[in-house]
Amino acid sequence: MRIVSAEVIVTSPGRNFVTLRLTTEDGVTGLGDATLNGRELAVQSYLENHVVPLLLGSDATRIEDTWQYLYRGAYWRRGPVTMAAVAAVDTALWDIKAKCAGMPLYQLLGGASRTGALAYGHASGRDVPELLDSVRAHLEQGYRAIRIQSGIPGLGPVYGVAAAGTDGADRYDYEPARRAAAGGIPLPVTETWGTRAYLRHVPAVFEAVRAEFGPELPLLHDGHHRMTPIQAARLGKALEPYDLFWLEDATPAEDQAALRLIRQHTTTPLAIGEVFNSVYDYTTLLSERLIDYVRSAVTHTGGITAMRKLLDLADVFGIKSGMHGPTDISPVGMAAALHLDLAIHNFGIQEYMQHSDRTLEVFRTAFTFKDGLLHPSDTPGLGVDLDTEAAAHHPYEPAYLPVNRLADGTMHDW
Ligand code: KDG
Ligand code: MG
Repeated sequence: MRIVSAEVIVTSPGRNFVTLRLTTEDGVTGLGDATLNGRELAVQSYLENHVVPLLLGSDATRIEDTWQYLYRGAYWRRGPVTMAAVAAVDTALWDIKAKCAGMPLYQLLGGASRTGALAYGHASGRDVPELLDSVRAHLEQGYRAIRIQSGIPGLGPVYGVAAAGTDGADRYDYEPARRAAAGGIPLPVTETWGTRAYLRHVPAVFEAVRAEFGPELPLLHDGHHRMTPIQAARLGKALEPYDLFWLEDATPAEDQAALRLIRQHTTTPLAIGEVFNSVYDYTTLLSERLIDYVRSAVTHTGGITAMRKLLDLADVFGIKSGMHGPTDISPVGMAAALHLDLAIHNFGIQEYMQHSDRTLEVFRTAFTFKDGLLHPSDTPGLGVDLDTEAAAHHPYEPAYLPVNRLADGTMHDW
């Protein structure tokens, strides 16, 4: 079954998405997500110029071999652009294989290990009362696990906190990444960051949320890679009374050894890896059991083939999945995650921010969210269709996440 066409579709229904669509000689199509926020056109170019020519005429049934060909066959391995491109090819091939089998993809991955995947949503508030309202709204939407982020006294707007409410047109005002004003130069917005103010405030936020909602509700928090190891150790320790599900991305992610220091000081569970793109980013973290959850996404870590191997390795060390699921992972990437979530044994939790209605008019999804659980549906393949006519109405618009500087102007970490 030869691949006869490979199209890269860039569309921006609310935010930018890069999708690969493969078609076989029998007319079966498969979709793969290659979205890399703020660097979308780099992946488009990598696919169009360096991957598509290698795929045309090749056998769509040879998923493992195609993965190895694109990974081992390239002199330059790994990196987010390469691995997002490889992921898109791999996901599209799995979509095709499952469609040909007439089965939802999770059946090819071993079948369901659970009835649905526990999802967590993003509650946030500029202050604590607004955050409590947002947690309440998420509970009403059916979430059974919630990430909490709050504004910090003394600082301006901070990343992860919605500007107004939780249910705007795109649901989260800090997502999508901010676009340039009409005709303006698309530069990232600069926010001011202060870690000491943050460290003082976060325990009080958890105190207030636990006082209002009790001890049962799984609560998560994202540090967005902004602490030093000793600061993260201190925060983990301070949050122990509030029994977090996890503390995420405490320190800059390229330094695996930093997690050793945090681990020595706290029993707060740790999650990291949303910006990783290969199993090699995890070798110390897994073998020394320095984390509890793997945050990688199918979209950014080489696809279903690579994620399955990574999660199987994590399972050997008792470490679970907690796949990245923001709105800049397209519905195609989200569906791929859900099939894995359902099939693997060591599932932990799935992030689910919910795409905007505009996004869902372009990507028609079959997956469901009910009583806090996601299910990929029993539609053959991934269960996502791309409406290319609708996609064409939303051309690419440059957009970036904000950057951080300290009060004295020093650049700070993402
Ligand atoms: O577009 C940015 C998102 O990918 C970012 O908010 C991710 O930290 C993130 C999360 O936990 O989803
Ligand atoms: Mg995060």
